[in-house]
Amino acid sequence: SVEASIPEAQRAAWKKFQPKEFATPEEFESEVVRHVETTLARSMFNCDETAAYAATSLALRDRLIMEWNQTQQRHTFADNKRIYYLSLEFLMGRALDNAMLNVGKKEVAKEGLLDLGFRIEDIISQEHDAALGNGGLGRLAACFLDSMASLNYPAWGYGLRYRYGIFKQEIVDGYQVEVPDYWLDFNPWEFPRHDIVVDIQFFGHVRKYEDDDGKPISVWEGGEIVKAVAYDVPIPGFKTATTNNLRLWSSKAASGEFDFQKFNSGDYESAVAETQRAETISAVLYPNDNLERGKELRLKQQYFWVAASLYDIVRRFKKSKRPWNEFPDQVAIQLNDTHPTLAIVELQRILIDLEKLEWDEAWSIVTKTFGYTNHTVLPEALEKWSVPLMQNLLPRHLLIIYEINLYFLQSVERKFPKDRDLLGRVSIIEESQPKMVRMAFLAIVGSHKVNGVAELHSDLIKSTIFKDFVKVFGPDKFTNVTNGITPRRWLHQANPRLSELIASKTGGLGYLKDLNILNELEKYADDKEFKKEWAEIKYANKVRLAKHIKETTGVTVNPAALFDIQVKRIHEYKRQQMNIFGVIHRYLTIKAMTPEEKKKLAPRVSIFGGKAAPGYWMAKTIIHLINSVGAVVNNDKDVGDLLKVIFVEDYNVSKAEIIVPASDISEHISTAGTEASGTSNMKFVLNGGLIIGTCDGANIEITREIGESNIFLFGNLAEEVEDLRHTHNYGEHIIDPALLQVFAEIRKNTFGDAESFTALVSAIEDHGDYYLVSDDFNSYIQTQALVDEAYKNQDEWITKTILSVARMGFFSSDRCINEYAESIWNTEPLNPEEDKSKKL
Ligand code: IMP
Ligand code: B1N
Repeated sequence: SVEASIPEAQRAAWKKFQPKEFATPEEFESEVVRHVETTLARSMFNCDETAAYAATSLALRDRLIMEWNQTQQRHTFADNKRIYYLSLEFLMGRALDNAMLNVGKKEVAKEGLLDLGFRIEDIISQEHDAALGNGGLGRLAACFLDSMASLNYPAWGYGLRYRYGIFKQEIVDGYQVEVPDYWLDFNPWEFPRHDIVVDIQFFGHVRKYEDDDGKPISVWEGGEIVKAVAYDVPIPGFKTATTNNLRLWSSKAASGEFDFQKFNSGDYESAVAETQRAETISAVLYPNDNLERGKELRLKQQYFWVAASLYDIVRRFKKSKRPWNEFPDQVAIQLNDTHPTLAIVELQRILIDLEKLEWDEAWSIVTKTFGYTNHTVLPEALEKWSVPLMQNLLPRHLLIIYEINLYFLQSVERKFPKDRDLLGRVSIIEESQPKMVRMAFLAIVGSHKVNGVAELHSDLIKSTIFKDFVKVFGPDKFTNVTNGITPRRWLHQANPRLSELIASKTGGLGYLKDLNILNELEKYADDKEFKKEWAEIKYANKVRLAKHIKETTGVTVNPAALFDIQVKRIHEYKRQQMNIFGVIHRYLTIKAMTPEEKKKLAPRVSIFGGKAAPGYWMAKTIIHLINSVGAVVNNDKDVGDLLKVIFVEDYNVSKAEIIVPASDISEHISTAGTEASGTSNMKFVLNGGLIIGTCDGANIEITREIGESNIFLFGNLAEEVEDLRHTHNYGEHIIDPALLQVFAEIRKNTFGDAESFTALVSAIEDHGDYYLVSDDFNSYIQTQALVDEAYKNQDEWITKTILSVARMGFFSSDRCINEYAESIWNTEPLNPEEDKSKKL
């Protein structure tokens, strides 16, 4: 069992063995060869790159898991407060390169592999991305894991082990086609824990009675059981002995008497069907970003994962035999958006129904334990679950939610006795038909802190969707933690040459652990030699992307052209449609130019990438338009190198690692007030690219840090949005003439059948232009013209990019995690070096 341990007398025998250090390439090679020949049962006569990748990964993971074990033992022994990060998405990308770099063994591995006949880049590129997320929210969770391990926080991630991650995107005739992403054929980075299994209950009913003392008791009975099996993924910190854990749950049928009976009674088919139904729970990641559709299976996923995780957390707490009131001193649980909000209800249920605590004592423990991070204000993304659905699936939880709501509303009534409307507005239950459970409200009521992910966003949630809760709880419950990114993956790994150059000027790789050290680069902003090297690296990164574009699309792009990149999920609020309308405008402008005028124009490559949710028809139409424009522009002799339009298929983390370092300008052009933060904006600037963007999300703080003269801002502000929408709907809606010209060109069938794009045009002309494309278009194209001008002065451009990188220290996810630790979790790191001396 999980709790079994070796008696003291035999432990000395165990302690003799330390992880392999890989001090030399030979030591590494011997492990690779051993894995090829024993684990994989191959030999030098049939070792292809796949096998070499497998063996390399296995050699590394052996080391990781030893470090993992020591870390867990240290944490168990120290018994400090642990952080639990609950997220339905972890968009990890590839693990091998990251693991080698974090444990400082890439050079050894490179040499070792060369000795064995392989180039390390070829081996790295064999790996399938772990793509258990949709976009920013999932990748943020992955950056946080890296930071928590690198900073030595005792921290666990808890998620679902989807058999299918985000779909693979293929572009067929300009349209997106979704292909399943079955990624588990060979995954050396996970450890199945068949001994860590939790029974999860669904459906059934609640039986109420009074015990001998007259205390009301509720028992959740009947229904069905599904098993949750743990799979552990080691998370190595950068240059530290800490290796934390990401625990992912996989669903499995509970083969018990129940099934047995069916088998015996000859009902073989339905017994098998039941197995399949159980396994369906963790089968597939919902492919929606910023959208919740209220599907029963999604609610099942949420409860399954939350219940298994809490069981594990509570079990670990109980090992220390502390009284329950110490639970919040030992456990901090962070809710990554509302998806894990049922954890609040589940902990309350465990405490009152199973551990027999009084309601008030239990609720005080619960609220001290949880923190809730909000990631969006978009109404279609705010989770609501229908009461009948929850009644059926989780009858006991629904009763507890009603009780939480009752006590909460009573307290509101006591505080604001005259405000009757307030009660309806803050109620966790929406009085609609059917009634709905508002998960964000439940998350606020059940947590001690609520945070947004960038300053503007955190202000907006306080003044809009959660306004009444600021009144009820006071402003201190609400706070901001601006997002960050890990510089290890997003600079050191993705852009090794730039990292090396920075290291050579700042005294080594220390800057990757204290990103403010980048400040030292300011003094090179006008250094001729430095600027030359800086520019060469950018050019080389553009060549690398151009090569990828050639290989995947067949289109030749000129690496000397301005690379203008927008890669992110396709969504109307992110406004890829505005970008492609701008491209069409540019195309028309070029077509009307004289040869002399053409000579003065900076050549551009407009690069797009990103997935549309399979059911999001408008987003799919945007992809179709981009590809249709590309097909025309890229083959127009009048245009030549002046404009190319590229759609990079299947944008994911490992493609981002190629694309991000290659940008001159990247686009972050959401309607003001809609993008909570954005994180790719940070990645692009950190890699020496400039930004064209709106005053939205983290763009605002990026501007504050790097300086207004180093960013191209345009468009209406968040406070103007409401009035503009009102004018569109009830006043006169004037559309910019340049945009009308673009629409006219589309109607001429220049980019194929105009009918295909009617929805995009009429969203603006006829349906109120909710995302304000028409209002921002003129400012957008004028600002793009400023970009053209600025790019011509390469010398100044390079200075701007150096100054920007030098000022990006704030956006390390390390800063972000330290802020969470101090203001929300009340935890401290556990330094492995200090602790090693103590015991073990
Ligand atoms: P858990 O906290 O019980 O889930 O255990 C996680 C890991 O912590 C185990 O796999 C061990 O590596 C380590 N661990 C668990 N119990 C002990 C203990 O009593 N002493 C030292 N390490 C432990
Ligand atoms: O979270 C990121 C932010 O940087 C982005 O601005 C924000 O859009 C993104 C429901 C979401 N918010 N909400 C989601 C994803 C999946 C889903 O089912 C909502 N994603 C974000 C990190 O803070």
